[in-house]
Order: sequence, then C-alpha cells, then structure tokens
Amino acid sequence: MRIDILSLFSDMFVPVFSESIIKRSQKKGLIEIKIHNIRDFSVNKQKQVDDYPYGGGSGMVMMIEPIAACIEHLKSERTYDEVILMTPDGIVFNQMIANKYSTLNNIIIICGHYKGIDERVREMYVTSEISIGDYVLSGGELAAMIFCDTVIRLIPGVLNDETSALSDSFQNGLLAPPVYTRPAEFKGFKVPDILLSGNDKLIDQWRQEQSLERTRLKRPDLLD
Ligand code: 6GU
Repeated sequence: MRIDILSLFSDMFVPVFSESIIKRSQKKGLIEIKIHNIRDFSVNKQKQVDDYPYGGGSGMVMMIEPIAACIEHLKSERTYDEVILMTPDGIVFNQMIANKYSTLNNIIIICGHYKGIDERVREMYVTSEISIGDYVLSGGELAAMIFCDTVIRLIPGVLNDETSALSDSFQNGLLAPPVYTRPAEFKGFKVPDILLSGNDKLIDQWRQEQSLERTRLKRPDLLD
C-alpha cells in the first residue's frame, strides 16, 4: 500500500512514522508513506496556502490551488483508490472502516486546518471524509496518524504474529480478554488458574467468556 499525505505541518509525521510497527512495515516494503508539504505546491511568491473567506467571517480558509497542484501531480504518476479528507464532519472512524481501507493499494490523505478547506476541494477531489471522533482537533494531522496506524497494522505481513490483529479488541466486535505474563503471583495477586492449566480448549472458552463479560461491563453499546 502507498499512502500520500498532504499537510501544512509535514514535520509532525516524522517521529511517529519512524518508530515501531510503521517503521518496520516501511522497511519491509509492505507500505510506502510519502508526506507532502502543501506549501511546496503554493502557486505564488509568498508561498501562500490560506486566504480570507468569501462573504466574510472569522478564520482563514485553505486555498484550493496548492492542494489541487499536489493531487494532480500525484495522480499523473499512479491511480488512487481513494482521496480521503480528515475532517471533524466526516464519518466516524472505526475498526470496520479500517478493515476496508487496509485492502486498498494507493490512497491520498488530506489534512485540513484552520476554519476549513475551500469546498471545491471536496467537490473536485475528495472521495471520502473521515473523522476520528466527536471532538475538534487543531488539524487533521493527528487524526491522519491514527488512521494510518490503525490501517497499516491490518495489512498482511505487517504484524509478526498474523493472528495478533485478529484477536484485537473490536476486531470481532468485542473487547479483548485480560492477559498475564510471569510471575504467576505478584504481591498476592494471582494469574487465573485456568491459564496455567495447559488445557487449550478450556483456555479458549475462558477467553471468550471474559471477552463477552468485559464488553457487557465496559461497552454494552457494542453488543446492541
Ligand atoms: Cl479528522 N480533524 C479535526 N480537525 N478534528 C477532528 C477530526 C479530524 N476528527 C475528530 N476531530
């Protein structure tokens, strides 16, 4: 999968994408991430990327020209499955949506900022709009990182233990069961006996029960 991210704050992505699973999956050649600074595509001398809103009002609006120039440049080199706009008025991201995006080959992600983005960007280029929850961030960058992290770990080969993503919380619509490692007892707190029993069938059954019980207690809305 190739991910092209358009942002006014491209440096924000560097530390996050140079660690852990995202770093490894780029090294393995499973994903390619390119960050583009929208300012580099500005069409005037002042490197302007935003302007006052027509009709008045507070805040600046991201201009269409630099974004269009960047997208056109990318589209001249390959075809894209989706052009995603990160925006608080998009559909709310979840694991099911992440699964869908993890099967795509090439995607563009636009990170919005300020009071918004010239509406014609949506009309002309955007194929889907995604929000990460009902609250307002200063910009789409953090949301794009969360989107990328969630999608990338679902790509086959990214996780060492292939079954690991499958047993994630939410992957089967339930929260994950509790896990333990050594020591078997810590200050009087014991690991449940069943996990030390060696009986795989009973352990599986226990984990399923715990999963269901946790979901019932913490997130009953997931069971509706
Ligand atoms: Cl994608 N962008 C911004 N600016 N705020 C958000 C968001 C996105 N998702 C939730 N809040």
